[in-house]
This record gives sequence, C-alpha cells and structure tokens, in this order.
Amino acid sequence: MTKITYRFDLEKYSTLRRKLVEQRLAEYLAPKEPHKLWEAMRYSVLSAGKRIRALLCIACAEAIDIKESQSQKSNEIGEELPFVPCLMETVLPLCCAIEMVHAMSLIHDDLPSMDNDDLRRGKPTNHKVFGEAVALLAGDALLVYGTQILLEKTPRTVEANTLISVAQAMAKAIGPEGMVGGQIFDLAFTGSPAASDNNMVYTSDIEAVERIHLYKTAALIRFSAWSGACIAGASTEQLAVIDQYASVLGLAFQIADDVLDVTADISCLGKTPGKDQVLHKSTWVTCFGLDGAHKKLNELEAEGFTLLDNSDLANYSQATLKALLRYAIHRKK
Ligand code: GRG
Repeated sequence: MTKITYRFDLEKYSTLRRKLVEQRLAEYLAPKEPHKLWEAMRYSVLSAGKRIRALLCIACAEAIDIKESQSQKSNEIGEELPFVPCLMETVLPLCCAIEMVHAMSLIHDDLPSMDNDDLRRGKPTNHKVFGEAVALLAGDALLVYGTQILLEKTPRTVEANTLISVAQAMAKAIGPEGMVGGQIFDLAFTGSPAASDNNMVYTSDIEAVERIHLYKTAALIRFSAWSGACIAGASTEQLAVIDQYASVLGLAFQIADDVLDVTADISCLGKTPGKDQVLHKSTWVTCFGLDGAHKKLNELEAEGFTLLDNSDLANYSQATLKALLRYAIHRKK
C-alpha cells in the first residue's frame, strides 16, 4: 500500500492541547491553605514549560483511539482531526499528574545541594523565591498531589486494573528505577573523575551516559507516552511499540538538552547555559563533543521513524508522533 504523507502542523496541534492542560492544572492548583505552599507549587507548575510530556501522553492516547479510516478522511480534506472530548477528559488528570511530577523534579534539581540553579523557565528558581525549606516541601507536595489527582480525578470509565497499572508504572518511573536513580547516577558522574562512584559497574562512557539519560529523563517521558496509550486501551503490541518509540525520544530529548546547554543563549533557554561544563557533568556533549551528539541525534531520529513506519498505528498518528520526535531533537529551547 502506498504510504500517505501528511503535512502535519505541530504548532496548531499543540496550542489547543497545551491550553487545555494548563487550564486544568490551574484548576487543580487553585489557592488553598497553607497559602505559601500552594503558591510555591503554582509558581513552578504554571510557569512557561513546553509541556512535551503532557502532549506526548495525549498524542499516544489519540494514536490508539484514531482508526485508519478517520486518518484517511483527514488526509482527503487536508485537515487535522479534532480532539475527542471524552478521550481528553480521560487523559487530562494523568497529564496534570505528569506535569506536577516533572515540575517537582525541576524544583529539586535546581536546589543548592543539586545543580544549584538560579533561573528556570525564564524566572528565578523556586528556592530563590520561597527559600529552600518551602521549595523542598513544594516539590514533595507536588509529587504526592500528582498521584492524588491521578487516582481521584481519572474518570471511573477507566477500569480499576488499568488505573492500578498506570499508578504502578508512574511509581517505577519516578523512584529508584527511574528519575531518582538517574539523579544519583548523574551526581555520581558529576565532578572530576575522582568524584565518580567506583562501586558503579559500567563498561564504557556510552553505557554510563546512556544510563544516566535513560533513568533521569527518559523514564518519565516513556511513562508519559505509555500511560496515555494504556489508558486509551492499547493492546500489548501497541504498548510495546509506543514504549520503544518513547525510549528513543527520551534519550534524544536529553541529548538535545545537552546540545542546547552549549549552543543556546539564556533568553531562549530560560535557564543558565554552560552549566554542564562548569559542573563537569557527564553528558553526550562533554563525553563525545557536539559532532558526536548530532550524529547520535540523527541516528535516533531515523530509528524512531523506522519504528513508527513499521507499526500498525494509523498514518495520521505516525505523523503526529514523528513531529513530536522531530521537535524533541530540533527544538531551540
Ligand atoms: C522525582 C522524587 C523525585 C525526585 C527528583 C532531581 C531529580 C530527582 C531528578 C532530576 C530529573 C531531571 C531534572 C531531569 C532532567 C530532565 C530535563 C531535560 C528537564 C527539562 O525538561 P523540559 O525541557 O522543561 O521539558 P520545561 O521547562 O519545558 O518543562
């Protein structure tokens, strides 16, 4: 069968969906007591993030919901498919939980005991505004509140077993087998070679850096994609392909981040560039140079496209997921 090529407008696709996520986040984070805590939570979550994890979650839910017949129709009339309101209702609490967990990881990552950053999303970091104690607690509160939102607000049309699987996968993506573990690997390989933890077994620089990236960054990105598909009723085969795709995207997203740390300026990035070199971080760029990073990004883009081409996802969904992968790799901030 001839492959249909879509002209996919990611900006148009993202704008509406991002707005829905942000409206819902603002609703869940409406001011309450203790005021200082909610203010600190809102400060970080509602600031100008790209929302790629939420968009990925929605796109993967839609990829399971959209059938090839709808996909072809949209191509004939040359228009993007509208979002399905009930699917959006199903997935929005999950998207918000993910964005809250992500924001908490940024708050903690910026603390003086971690990366010690002053600027995030173009604004002073949470601890610079609220102090370290409140920033720490705002992060803790977001982590738990995200889980509460997922379990409390996901519509009861989602089967209990599905919701349990999603909550279990979220815990795994966050904990020692995910982000927290990744942050420990990251800290262990930060600083002079003597600072690295010699108890960690790794056979090469590639393996060490890839492990940091997969745990620290790709785990939550993989969860975002997988959970969107899962909650929309994906088959085991569909979940496997989405997970492989998101693993590629997650690694690419962090390598692109490493590249931007040396190529982008502060106003575009919204955070201080050049920190990886200053902190002697093990990143794709500090280990393999900019050329090495670009080469790897090209390989990952090709790998992600092939995975999607060989999948049974509708053409329209393949185009959406390809556009998100392209964005993760070629973004300017
Ligand atoms: C999760 C319990 C728990 C603790 C946190 C600090 C920490 C443990 C993990 C660090 C995770 C981290 C900050 C990874 C970096 C991932 C990354 C590239 C973040 C930037 O994401 P963007 O570019 O940010 O999507 P915006 O601001 O656009 O949302």
